[in-house]
Amino acid sequence: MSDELDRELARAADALRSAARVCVLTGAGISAESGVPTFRASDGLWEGHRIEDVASPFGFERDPRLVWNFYNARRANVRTVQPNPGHHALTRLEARWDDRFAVVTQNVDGLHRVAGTKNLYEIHGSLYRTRCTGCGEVADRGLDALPELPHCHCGAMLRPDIVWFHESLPDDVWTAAVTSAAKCSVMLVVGTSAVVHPAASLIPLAKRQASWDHVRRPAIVIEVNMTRTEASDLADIGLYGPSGQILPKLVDLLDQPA
Ligand code: BV8
Ligand code: ZN
Repeated sequence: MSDELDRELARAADALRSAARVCVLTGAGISAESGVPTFRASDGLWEGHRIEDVASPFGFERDPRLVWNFYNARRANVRTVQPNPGHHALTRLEARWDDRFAVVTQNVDGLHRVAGTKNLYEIHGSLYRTRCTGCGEVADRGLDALPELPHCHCGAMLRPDIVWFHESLPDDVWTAAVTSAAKCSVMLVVGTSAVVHPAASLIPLAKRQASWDHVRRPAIVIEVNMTRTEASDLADIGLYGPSGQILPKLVDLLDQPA
């Protein structure tokens, strides 16, 4: 790795060594090395679709078959992938802080859960789950292929249990994510373009309002990404390169004596 990156990695390890609580915000980039396509790599189109058509309640109302085609294809993709060293590095980090550590993910691929992360908030839902448009029942269906237009035992159509654009995030999960961001002393921001809200608002929240040991002290923000993003100006430390290589290196540094 470059000297500059090595220097920044040493600074990041120092910041983590003295961290009382750690919050990690992840986006599609942490799953890229597992083979899960990111959102904005495809110039605003998502697997050839307009986001409005496949990830909004209006799109689902207009053409549920198209939306289920899209989600069944993503479920089939995720069925073939595994967590990468970046996901596993976060479980090693969690072991150091235990319940003073949380991962807030925008991803719906479930890879943090498969990697073993315990304190996990999936703020945009999960590809594994469906929700009934009639009785509201939420069910974990694994990643097995679902029918083109799956229906509930009550007769109503199922939808993915995923937060689409124009939809609000689940209260309980979002409240837990906000609490984690507001209390952390270090926030790792990994693999997100920091464009989607309210997820991206967790970064300024950690930066400005974090309270630690009852002293209101801003969190140290460490960005891990391939490029600078909308959040880079808020980052105290920038680690630019593949998260699957950077995160394990960071954890190895923590394991070495300071
Ligand atoms: C809400 C589920 C209101 C779907 C997702 C105008 C009209 C309507 C709404 C809005 C509007 N303007 C703003 C909004 C709000 C809107 C929004 O933020 N829009 C954006 C686009 C401007 N937000 C919403 O609609 C939210 N709801 O506001 O509700 C409301 C309020 C009250 C009451 C009722 C309603 C809901 C947002 C949730 C949308 N659902 N996902 C699905 O996944 O199937 S968001 C979707 O984008 C994914 O979850 C994804 O995670 C997320 C963010 O994208 P990223 O994860 O950042 O991925 P991206 O590709 O962008 O970036 C990848 C990054 O990784 C890059 O930086 C890249 O450099 C980096 N990278 C790549 N490889 C690597 C890497 N880094 C490291 N290593 C690598 N190897
Ligand atoms: Zn039902």
